[in-house]
Amino acid sequence: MDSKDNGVDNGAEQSGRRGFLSKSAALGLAGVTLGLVACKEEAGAAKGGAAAPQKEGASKEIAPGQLDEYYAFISAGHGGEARVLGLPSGRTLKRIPVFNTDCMVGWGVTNESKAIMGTKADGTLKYTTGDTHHVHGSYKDGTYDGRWLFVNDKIHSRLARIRMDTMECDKIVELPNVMGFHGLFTDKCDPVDTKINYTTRVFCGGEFHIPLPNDGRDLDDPTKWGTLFSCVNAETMELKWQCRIDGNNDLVATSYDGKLAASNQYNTENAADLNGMMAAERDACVFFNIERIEALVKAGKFTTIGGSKVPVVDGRKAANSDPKTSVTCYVPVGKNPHGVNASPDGKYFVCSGKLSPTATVIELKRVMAWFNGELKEPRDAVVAEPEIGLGPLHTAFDGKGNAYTSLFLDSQCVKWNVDAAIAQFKGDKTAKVIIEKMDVHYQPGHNYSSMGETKEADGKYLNSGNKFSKDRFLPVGPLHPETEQLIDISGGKMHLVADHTAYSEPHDGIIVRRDIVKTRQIYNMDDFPNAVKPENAGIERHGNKVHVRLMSQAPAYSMPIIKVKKGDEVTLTLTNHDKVEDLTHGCALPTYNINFIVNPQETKSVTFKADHAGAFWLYCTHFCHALHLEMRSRFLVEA
Ligand SMILES: [Cu+2]
Repeated sequence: MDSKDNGVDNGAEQSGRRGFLSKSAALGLAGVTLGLVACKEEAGAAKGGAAAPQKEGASKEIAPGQLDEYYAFISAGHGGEARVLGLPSGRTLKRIPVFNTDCMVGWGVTNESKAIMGTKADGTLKYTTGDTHHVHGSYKDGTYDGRWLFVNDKIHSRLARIRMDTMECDKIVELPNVMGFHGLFTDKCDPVDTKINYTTRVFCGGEFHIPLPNDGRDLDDPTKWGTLFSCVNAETMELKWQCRIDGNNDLVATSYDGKLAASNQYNTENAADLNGMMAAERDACVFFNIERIEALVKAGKFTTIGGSKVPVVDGRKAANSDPKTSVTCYVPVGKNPHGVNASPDGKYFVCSGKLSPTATVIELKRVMAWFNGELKEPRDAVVAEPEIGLGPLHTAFDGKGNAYTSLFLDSQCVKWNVDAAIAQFKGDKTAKVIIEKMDVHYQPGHNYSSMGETKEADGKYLNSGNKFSKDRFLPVGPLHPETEQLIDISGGKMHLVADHTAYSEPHDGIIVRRDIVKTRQIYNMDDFPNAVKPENAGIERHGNKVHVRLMSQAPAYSMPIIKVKKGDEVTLTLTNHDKVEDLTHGCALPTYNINFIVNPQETKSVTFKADHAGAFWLYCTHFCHALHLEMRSRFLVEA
């Protein structure tokens, strides 16, 4: 475990105490971090020119008109959306509104999007903010099947599903009795029925502990608060079960055989303040035995919390002392870990220390052995713990046995070999664990590699999501863009392909081979039960409820004049009858706050009160035709 054995001359690494940062060093970390940011800024100014993209290497530039090799699906942080990029170009292909409102497509404006987002009794949106961190795809046979993406909302503890054929959100569910839903991961197989070798569950980690139920009780005693790990049915998007644990859930990973899910824990102390959360020298990665949890649920051995009907199984240590019946296994890992990632060979999970300069490699076979009573202690499931650098966070894989971990404090990406780390842990002093360290700009958070979270990890590209860009781009005021750095990992040495800007603030993402993604360009009109067709188009009135059924076909709407009365409740349904690819129309109604688009053969609707009289031009917002500007109808509200 001597860092000199790594064959890397890294002063910062060797200055740390062997194993873990001392408590006093850890307590001062906030200051240390800020200090490093400041001093890296100076170093970065000098490096800025030197670190220009290199010409050698296997990566190809994407010329105008050429298509990218990969899609990247990334989160947007507190922007609340998901984004689609092409890689290696880094071109933004789409922004998918999820928990945010978006007036380009009318997300949060149309009745259909509001029904997905959730409304209050008065019809207004329940939430208009979101905080997306993780995007993960659905699997079949250990790789992406191109069906769904799932994304979390940390603020309001919601899980959203995005259809990959249309790249639009189709379902959102709020997790009961959870606050700070952070990590998520899809399962890859059923734990019992191996014929179900595709995603049917999504696991969601609850980060913040809260009173259970959170209804005003125990406000002054956080020791009574708890955290839940949730399982959602991927098809119906309904909660299947929850598991109460000690400590918190940070990020989530799943095994390829469907038997295990795990979450790293930076607060095993169950503390409610910063010092308390950093008190223990070791924290944990908590493993969930999915088959056992679901057997307990089936047998009725669960409780419920407050008004929620979701079965809650007890995964706390006190209730799980016998490995042979336990539903959880708490494996000790480096201090205040962030990140748990599954190796593409299906053998290991890696947790990084954050306050420890180490990565902990846990062998899944040994975790199962503990559950079967064949391994003495959960800590015996740890098969390696190499020192890799300061502030290790997330680990990506190349499918060739190498791991790439982001080092937040060192502003580096470290490439290390998993087998060598295991050999070193067993006592092999000649094992060369660290292969290369590369500066990234600056302070990396998540990294992710091409197909790296599948059995088809291809070792071509690594994206380093850097939290600070500083001098890398033209300044745009106080808030800088983030830097997403694309690194070619296909050769022996890593090399920087490009700096891509990112509007604040992406976290995690996945890189998916383009042949996996099959999108549709034109909707089927019959998929929309409220589609407007010539036979039902026009105005229908019931008392003061008016339904305006409108069609669009470039360059006109089906009605040149739409007349309603002040005080009417108007529902406007619009179907786009154009069948030409990419021939989208918009629908904007001035002073009524209506703005949305309809794609070819799509139907959307809005409902609003016509509360002020006058003449309003309902016009097309989305360029559609040489006579696009002429595409407008008179919306008349009689006094
Ligand atoms: Cu138009």
